[in-house]
Amino acid sequence: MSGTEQSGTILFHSPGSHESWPRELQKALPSYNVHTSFAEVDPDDVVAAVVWNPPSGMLTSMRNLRLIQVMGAGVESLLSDQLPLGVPVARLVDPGLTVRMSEYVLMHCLSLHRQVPDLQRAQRAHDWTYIAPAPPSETCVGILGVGVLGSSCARILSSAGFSVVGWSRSKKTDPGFPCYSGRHELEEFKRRADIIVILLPLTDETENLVDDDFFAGVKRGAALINVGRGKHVVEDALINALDTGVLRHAVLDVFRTEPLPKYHSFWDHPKITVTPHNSSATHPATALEQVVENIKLAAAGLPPKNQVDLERGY
Ligand code: NDP
Ligand code: OXD
Repeated sequence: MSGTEQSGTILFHSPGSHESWPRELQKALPSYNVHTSFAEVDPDDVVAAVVWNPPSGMLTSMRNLRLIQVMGAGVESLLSDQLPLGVPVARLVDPGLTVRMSEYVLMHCLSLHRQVPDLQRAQRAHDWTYIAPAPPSETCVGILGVGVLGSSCARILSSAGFSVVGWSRSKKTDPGFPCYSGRHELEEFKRRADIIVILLPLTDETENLVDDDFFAGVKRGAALINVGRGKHVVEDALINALDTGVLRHAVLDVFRTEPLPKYHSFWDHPKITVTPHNSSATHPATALEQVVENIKLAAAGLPPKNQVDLERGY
């Protein structure tokens, strides 16, 4: 198979989601054959795998693979499997997903800032509890992870009047808000944040980051929004923080096990809001173009856009 051939098989594997994608991909790339069933393709014909949670070992059997395109922003489940050596992995950076995520974070920050969970509790008790409205500038939103999604959230929160701080792995030059980096600056970040938003990738360094030690340095009465991954948070530590008043409320969109099991204690906890990993989603209208472009780049032997750094893990 030559390096610039715009043909071959594209395997699209994302069971139960992204239903319209194979059709859209086929329309955009008519010289390729888009397949959705691994069982029906010759692995040696597959030049691009467009995947979300592929079965273990599937990708290593494809000897002519030039691109692994993940159908999402987070790639941890792919990286936990064995991958074919030298094949670039790209993740999605979808402007539509970014906007939806920013809306979700803004909506819950406003709700927490205006103490909507307390007002709802008061209503259920028929209590006329007056909570004075305060300006958003009095609430500091701390964003763990100021990459594509975190920095978009920072912008929209700042325009809504919130004060914002961030935390990242590398030092940011001039992000437009105070931004801390590295473990040594995490304590200062926690001292400032009234609402903590998790928008980190899941890596060895970030798994279980939010544990008892983390909560020990959090402002008393802070709130948490987790839109990163469930494994960022140690569940017992979260429940303890809520039950002892360290946290006043948690909004959780992601969980260690998804769907969240029917009898999980999070469902009925009075200080937890559960959403079904629907804070945002990828859509062909805003994400197809970069997948098509990446397949063309791969055929030309060029690196894809939004390539994942396999060493770093995101
Ligand atoms: P990016 O890669 O653009 O940003 C990741 C950010 O996390 C960067 O600022 C990075 O720092 C920071 N980071 C990574 N490791 C560390 C660390 N060890 N210590 C401190 N900071 C760290 O990712 P996105 O913004 O696109 O996405 C973030 C995550 O959001 C995804 O990985 C996914 O898990 C989750 N997600 C959830 C969705 C949902 O529906 N709930 C939808 C989409 C994504 P630096 O800037 O220095 O590299
Ligand atoms: C994710 C996504 O990474 O939906 O959760 O993109």
